[in-house]
Amino acid sequence: MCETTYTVTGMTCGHCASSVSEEVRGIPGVSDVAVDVASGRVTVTSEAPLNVEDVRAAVEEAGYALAAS
Ligand SMILES: [Cu+2]
Repeated sequence: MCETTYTVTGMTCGHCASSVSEEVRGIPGVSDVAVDVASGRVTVTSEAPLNVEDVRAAVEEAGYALAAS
């Protein structure tokens, strides 16, 4: 299991969090997603390391942006 934390910009409420969570959960291999709206931190648990571009695409699909890290 891998756990990776990303920073997502633009989330303001629980609805934002669930949109991001739903899209990121759609990435193959992802088993859990935890979103902290206040900090913008999104912690993703997956079977194998994820391609950051897949995560970026999912976050953008939800209407938000991945902060540069
Ligand atoms: Cu919102």
